[in-house]
Amino acid sequence: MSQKINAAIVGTGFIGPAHLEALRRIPNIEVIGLVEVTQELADEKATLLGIPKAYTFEEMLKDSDIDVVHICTPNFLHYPQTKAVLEAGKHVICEKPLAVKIDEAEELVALAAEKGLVNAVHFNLRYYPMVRQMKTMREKGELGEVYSIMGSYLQDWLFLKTDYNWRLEPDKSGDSRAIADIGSHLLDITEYVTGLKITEVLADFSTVHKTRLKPLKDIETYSGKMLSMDDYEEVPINTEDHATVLLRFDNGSKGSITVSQVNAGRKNRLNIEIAGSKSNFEFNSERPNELWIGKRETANGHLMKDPALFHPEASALISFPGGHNEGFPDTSKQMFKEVYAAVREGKQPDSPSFPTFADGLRELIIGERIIDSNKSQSWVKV
Ligand code: SOE
Repeated sequence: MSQKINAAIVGTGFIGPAHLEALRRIPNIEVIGLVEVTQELADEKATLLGIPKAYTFEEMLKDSDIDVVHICTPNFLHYPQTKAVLEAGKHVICEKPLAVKIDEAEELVALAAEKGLVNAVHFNLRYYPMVRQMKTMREKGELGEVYSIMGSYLQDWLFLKTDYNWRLEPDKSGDSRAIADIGSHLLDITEYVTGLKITEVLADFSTVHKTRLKPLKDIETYSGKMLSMDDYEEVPINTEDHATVLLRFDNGSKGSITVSQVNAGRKNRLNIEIAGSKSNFEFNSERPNELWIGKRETANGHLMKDPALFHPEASALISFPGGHNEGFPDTSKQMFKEVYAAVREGKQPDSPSFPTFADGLRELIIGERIIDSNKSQSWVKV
C-alpha cells in the first residue's frame, strides 16, 4: 500500500477548488489543510470543502504533516508564499505566474534546486492529451519541419465594463494581464509542442475599457439585489484587454498570437495551428478531444482522443476510452499524477515531464519582453 501524501491548498477562489477536486481523484493523496487570509474564512471554506485542518499561512508552515503545498492565491502572493514553503522544506505546486518579477522567479528556481524539493507551475493546459499527442507526433517526424505558428487565446469574462476581478489591479496581478494570465499558457504550449524557442517579439496591446466599474463591496453582498451606480466606483484601467504579438523562432520560422479577454462568445478558447512540412496541426481547447491534421496530397485527418490511437507517451494522460470525453478538470488530475510521482520519490526528476519553476521563469521572461516591446513599439529579443 503506497504511503499517503498530505497536501494543503492556499487560496480557495476559482482555481484552488479545482486543484482540490483533481487531487481527490488520485489515490493516496489527501488534502488535509486549507489556508485562507483569515482563520475565520479558512474555517468557513474548510467546512464547505470538507477539509480537516483550517489555518492561516504561518500556522500551516509549522504543520509537519504537510508534505506538499499548492499556491492558489493572487499573483502578487506567489513569490513570498512559495519562498516560505520551500524554506519550510515542503514541495510546491504554484499557480501561474510563478512570480510577478523575473528576479523573484530566478530566486525561487535556485532555492528549489538548493533544497532539492519538487517544484511545478500549473501550466495544466499542456495536459490535454491531444497537446502531448501533438508534441509526440512532432518528435516522431509526423509534423515535419515547423514552417509557422498561429495561435489565439480568447475569453469574454471581462467583456463588460462592470466585469471586475483582482487581475485588473497591477499591484495584485502584475503589469500585464491578458498576456500574463492566458497568453502565458499559449506561449508555453507553443514552445512545448514545437520544441522551438521564441527569440524575438513585437507586441501591441489595447485596453478596450479605459475605466471599469469596481463593485464597492464583494459581489456576494449584492446577491439578489439589483446593482445601481451607487454600488460601483469608476476606476482607471491600464492593463491590456487584448494583445497581438508577432513571434520569431530559433529555427528561423515566424508566428503570431492574439490574446483577448473581451471576445464575446469565446469562453475559454485556446487555439493553435502549427504548419509543418509534412502536416498542419490545429487544436482548439473548447473541443479538446479532437485534432485536425491538414494534408496537401491526401485527405485531411480528424483524430479523436482514443488511447488505442495515441502514441503511448500521450495515452498515459488518458483515463477513459475513446468517445468518453475528457476536459479542463482532467488536465490538473493528469498533471498532479506526474508531479506526485516525483514527490513519492522525494526529489525533482533530472528531466521532469511536468512544467517546473524553470518553465515559470521562462514564461515571465517572455512576458516581460512582450511588455517591453509594447512600450517601445519595436522588436525585442528574448
Ligand atoms: C482566467 O483568465 C483563467 O482562470 C486563467 O487564470 C487560467 O489560467 C485559465 O486556465 C482559465 O482562465
